[in-house]
Amino acid sequence: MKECYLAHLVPHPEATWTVSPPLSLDVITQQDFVDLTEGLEEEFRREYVAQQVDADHDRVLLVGLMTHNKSTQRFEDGLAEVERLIDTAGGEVLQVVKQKRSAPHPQTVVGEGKVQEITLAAQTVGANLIVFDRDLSPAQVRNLENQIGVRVVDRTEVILDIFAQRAQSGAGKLQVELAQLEYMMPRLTGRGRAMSRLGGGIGTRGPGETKLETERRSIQRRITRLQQEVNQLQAHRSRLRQQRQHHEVPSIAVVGYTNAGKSTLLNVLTNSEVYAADQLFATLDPTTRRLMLIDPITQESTAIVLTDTVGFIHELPPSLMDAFRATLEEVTEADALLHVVDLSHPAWQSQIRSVMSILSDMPIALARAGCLQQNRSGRW
Ligand SMILES: Nc1nc2c(ncn2[C@@H]2O[C@H](COP(=O)(O)OP(=O)(O)OP(=O)(O)O)[C@@H](O)[C@H]2O)c(=O)[nH]1
Ligand SMILES: [Mg+2]
Repeated sequence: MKECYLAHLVPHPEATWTVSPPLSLDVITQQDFVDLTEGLEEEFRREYVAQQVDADHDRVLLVGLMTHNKSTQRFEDGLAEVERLIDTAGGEVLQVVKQKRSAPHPQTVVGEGKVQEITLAAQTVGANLIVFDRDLSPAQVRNLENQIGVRVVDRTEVILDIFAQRAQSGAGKLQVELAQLEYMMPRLTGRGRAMSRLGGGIGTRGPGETKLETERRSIQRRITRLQQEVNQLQAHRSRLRQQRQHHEVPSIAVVGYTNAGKSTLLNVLTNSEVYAADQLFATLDPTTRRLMLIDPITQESTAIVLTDTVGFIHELPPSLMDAFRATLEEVTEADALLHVVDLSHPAWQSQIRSVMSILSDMPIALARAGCLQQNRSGRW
């Protein structure tokens, strides 16, 4: 052997590792490796702490898994959407790691070599959070966290985090807390320590970590209480709707993918100032506004009410669907639905499919969706 090379990771985002110039065996044998390793580890630690101090946002490594049943386009669109979700939640995606597999690995989602690659990449870029572009089982999260040493969250957790940040009204907060607790309940074991160790950030806002560490049973009691409160909310909204029906005012619910332009449309039509912004899930609470329609021929005016509500997303997390049932009932109970589509979005067709699929999961909505088409060809 004539020459050797010394290679190691470096704690700088610009370069991942360095490889030394060719060294002779003599030089290599004189190298104090313990000293070198300790020096590097110290540097990594310093860099990591510095990043933690100046960053009030999560430094995210995003992992995308492309399986057989997904086209490249669907996969890339989905990944771009998760990136947007992370951004909305206040995180910064530093690097994206992708893998193609026929099916997710049962224990770790991605293969063994990929887990190592993720671990290395996370250390190199100083990521404090790994986000997967899909949902993970509690065991998968545990295995991945143990192997990578960094907190791991799935897509649902990012969405729940956005909801937690957006919730303004009492009803919104109530429903978000219920969704979060229902999601976290099966994930409580073994997760509490990782949570308290790593502090705030995506997936930890909302009910708060002390609550997460309390006994399962007390959380179950809280879930039961919240369920009752959501039931009351549902009953309250139902009474309001009945009053409207009593006055025979037809209601139209504005539905569509998140960020499609629902609130903007409501604002324009009814001259209102509902919060509308280029953000995912800008609207959580339903808003109802009256609209007067004038028949162009007879000049007769008809009053209707338009309801703007929470937007949909591909694979809307089931815990959110359940917790937001009082809100979503505004949709299922409306006389007609107005589906807003953002045609400028590259994935608008799949967004339509996602919305229709969510609507078809809502018991009464299927009949109403038919109603929409009727209305399109009719006067509306
Ligand atoms: N160019 C253009 N932008 C629009 C139009 N309608 C809405 N927008 C913009 O699209 C963004 C999203 O609009 P919102 O009305 O908040 O969308 P939303 O469907 O209520 O979204 P969420 O409540 O977040 O689910 C905003 O920045 C709007 O200004 C439109 O017709 N043309
Ligand atoms: Mg809106």
